[in-house]
Amino acid sequence: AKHFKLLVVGGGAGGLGAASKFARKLPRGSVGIIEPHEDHYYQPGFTLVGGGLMSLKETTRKQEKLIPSGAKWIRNEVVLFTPTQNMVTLDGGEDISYDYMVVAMGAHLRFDKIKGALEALETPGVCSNYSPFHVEKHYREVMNFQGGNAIYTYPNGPIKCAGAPQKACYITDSILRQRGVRENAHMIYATSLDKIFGVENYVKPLEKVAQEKDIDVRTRRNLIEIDTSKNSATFQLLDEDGAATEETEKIEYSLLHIGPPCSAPKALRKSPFADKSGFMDVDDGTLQSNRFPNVFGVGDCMNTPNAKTAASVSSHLKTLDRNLTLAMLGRKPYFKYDGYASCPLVVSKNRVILAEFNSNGPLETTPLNQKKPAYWAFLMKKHLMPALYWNGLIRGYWNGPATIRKFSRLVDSKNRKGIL
Ligand code: FAD
Ligand code: UQ1
Repeated sequence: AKHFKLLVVGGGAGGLGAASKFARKLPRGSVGIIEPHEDHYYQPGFTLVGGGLMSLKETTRKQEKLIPSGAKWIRNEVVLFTPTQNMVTLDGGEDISYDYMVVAMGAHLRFDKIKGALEALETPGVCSNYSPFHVEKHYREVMNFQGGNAIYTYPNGPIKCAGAPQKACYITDSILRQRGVRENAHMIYATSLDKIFGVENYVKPLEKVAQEKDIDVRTRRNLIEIDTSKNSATFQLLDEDGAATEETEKIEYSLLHIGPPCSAPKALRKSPFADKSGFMDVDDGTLQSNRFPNVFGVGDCMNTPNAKTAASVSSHLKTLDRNLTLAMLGRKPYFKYDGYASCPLVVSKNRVILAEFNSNGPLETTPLNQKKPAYWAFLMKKHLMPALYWNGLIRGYWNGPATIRKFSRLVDSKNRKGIL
């Protein structure tokens, strides 16, 4: 059987970043990276693709070109984890063993959890920026939209980039206004949450955006079924604690954008690494597996309380770099992830609210007013972030904005009122 000093599972944002860092530190051939797909996507670009502001091609690169030199790409998927033997099994039956492992399998889109959704995605009007196969369709639908209900949904449970469904909704509003058909549209943002966004600091600014755009925000609604024969979307109403009730609401759609529920990938869900939710059980500071100390997690597949974003991955990688190195030296990992996550909320074709936060509240990088929709933040989203991702994050050079944040605090250290 093949053996690697470090085995990385997943070649997405986190897996490539981790493999890049350690391929530079360890002798050639020490790092193996398991990833089944030939194409790698810059997923944070998908909201722009769905709004006609970026091409799908710009968000897609061949995995082959991204695997760091010195690391070995195993083009397959893990179907079974056997951590008691430091081993994984690939589809087809091959076993691979390791001294250390980084699990970076991301979160899986679960359109299958909404009755009829998979079929509906192949019919007119139904689309999702979350999937590379249906993101261009969203833009086409918006460009052909003539009138009726345009519904944007947010699931009951974990989702990567929790702001993406409302970004899609806001960009669509801008396009429909530009096309002169906005008055024929009734735009609905239907969310399972009890408010527009999970981080209190940005709730008021986003409510204002939705109100100015005349978007009908309906809370505690969970999309459970799509009937394409009637163009009908069924929502389960949730009670104030978020629990399901018997009541449902049916809404007819002309356009339906699905924010899919997300879960841990199957092999992880049924592994000894998973907690009850199916996500990887790690120490939310050190990112070390709570059960197998030679295994660490990175990115969306973990059960850490941070929002699932590429921005979080940058900070995970900083922690991993130090802690996995300590573990390899036989020492106890002590460096702690700060919980950082960010969600650049695109509110129109040229404005962004740059939300940055952890579970305690805002954790912003700049001394500017990030609650206010801004053009500078849009430029960062469109131009800086992709460059930072391709040249920094996945190559293991971008460790997140914590250092920049410290310098910003020198500018306005006390009240951080913002100067713009
Ligand atoms: P991924 O990058 O998804 O990679 C996981 C990899 O694991 C995949 O390549 C997959 O093929 C592989 N894998 C899965 N199962 C197996 C297996 N069994 N064996 C081997 N490999 C496996 N983040 C931001 O910071 N800002 C944004 O504006 C933003 N917008 C977003 C908009 C959308 C529409 C979406 C979908 C995401 C957005 N994100 C954003 C989130 C960001 O893309 C993810 O948080 C980030 O990609 C997570 O990295 P990851 O490595 O954990 O997972
Ligand atoms: C970030 O680091 C990142 O990954 C490269 C993103 O995903 C594309 C982001 O959206 C954001 C906001 C960050 C954070 C970086 C800065 C400079 C605020």
